[in-house]
Amino acid sequence: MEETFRWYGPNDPVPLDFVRQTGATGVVTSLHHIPYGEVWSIEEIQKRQKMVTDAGMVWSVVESLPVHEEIKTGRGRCDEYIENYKKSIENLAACGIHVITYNFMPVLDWIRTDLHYRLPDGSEALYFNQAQFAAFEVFILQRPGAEKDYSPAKLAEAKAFYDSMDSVEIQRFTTNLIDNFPGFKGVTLDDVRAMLKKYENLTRADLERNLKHFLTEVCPVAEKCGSILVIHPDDPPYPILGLPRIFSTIDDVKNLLAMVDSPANGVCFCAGSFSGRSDNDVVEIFKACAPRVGFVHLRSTQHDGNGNFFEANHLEESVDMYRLVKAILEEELRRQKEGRADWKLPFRPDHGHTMLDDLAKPPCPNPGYTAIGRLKGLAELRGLEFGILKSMNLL
Ligand code: DNO
Repeated sequence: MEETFRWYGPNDPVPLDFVRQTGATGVVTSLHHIPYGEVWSIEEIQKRQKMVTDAGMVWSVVESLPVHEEIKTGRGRCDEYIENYKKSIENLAACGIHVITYNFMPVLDWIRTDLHYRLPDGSEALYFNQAQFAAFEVFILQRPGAEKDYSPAKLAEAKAFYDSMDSVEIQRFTTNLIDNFPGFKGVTLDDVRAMLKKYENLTRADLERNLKHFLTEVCPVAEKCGSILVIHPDDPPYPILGLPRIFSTIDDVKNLLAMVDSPANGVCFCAGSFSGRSDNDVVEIFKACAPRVGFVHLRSTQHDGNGNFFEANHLEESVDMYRLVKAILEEELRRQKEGRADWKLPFRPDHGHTMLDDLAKPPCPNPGYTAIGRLKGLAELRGLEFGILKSMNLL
């Protein structure tokens, strides 16, 4: 596997020189300063690429080339944005960058209700609590009909949580929930309401049709460029905010692969996101799409049996990391036998706990992406990979 580390660009508090010390050889980054929907020019791509190569690494994966909301809704300037997307794929390929991550989650990308969930050892994890999320959408966002999505017991829990906060805490809670997305900063409640409005009456079948239209258009371009587009799973992996989500389960994975039969129609296998549902067997899902996986995020979650979860240590809890890494290495071997002998699948440690010296720093603007927790995750994952390769007589 190729070790990579996510870097948010020149404003990332973790500098590239530190990224290099983690042992990563590849960098995963994005041009967050370019508004969603616009073309990434060769010049802008090369500027970023030079920063990475000057630091002794390569820009291996784009995460993400954002899909404009109007492509997801199939409304407004959808076709224009798709044309721009094609151009960006070509420009990236001209610079030698061929793995492009995207997601098709309506309105909000990943969601957590607490970015500083304290673990018994004093470190902090990202946490999703259903009652807290209900408090957000029922009492703060006041989404019409939101209360119908919850049981009376959950609503009572949500109300108690809401009542326990003063106005400053409500503000902090809300910002942490909706304003976390690089390239899309300063999101307010009214922005979320306006975005939700754009999805009014959009069904699961509509969203699927829009994804199919997008892929039908862009995959041939990516294929010609020798590139792969990899879709990130929904996080958490079920419908939220009264909106459909279509990449959460093994059936969704099979559905995606059947939608457009192209080697460019790929998957960003985010183990942690899939593990957000207790009925998902993460290793089985990997096996269902292995030949089309172009990028891997390794992470795990710990559930409490009530629909709530926090992000666990990388090798523990819901994801059987040993079986998963073994399956990834077997897939890599299969591909090496078919083609280039040195072919490697890029992976990165996904998120990490805020721990040690990072606890004393100002909160990381990119939740989950402090240096030390991810370094710990990467070190553990590399150790696991090393052990498996040795046991397979491959080292
Ligand atoms: C969060 C990430 C996601 C991911 C996008 C890909 O930490 O996994 O924000 O980058 O969904 O488009």
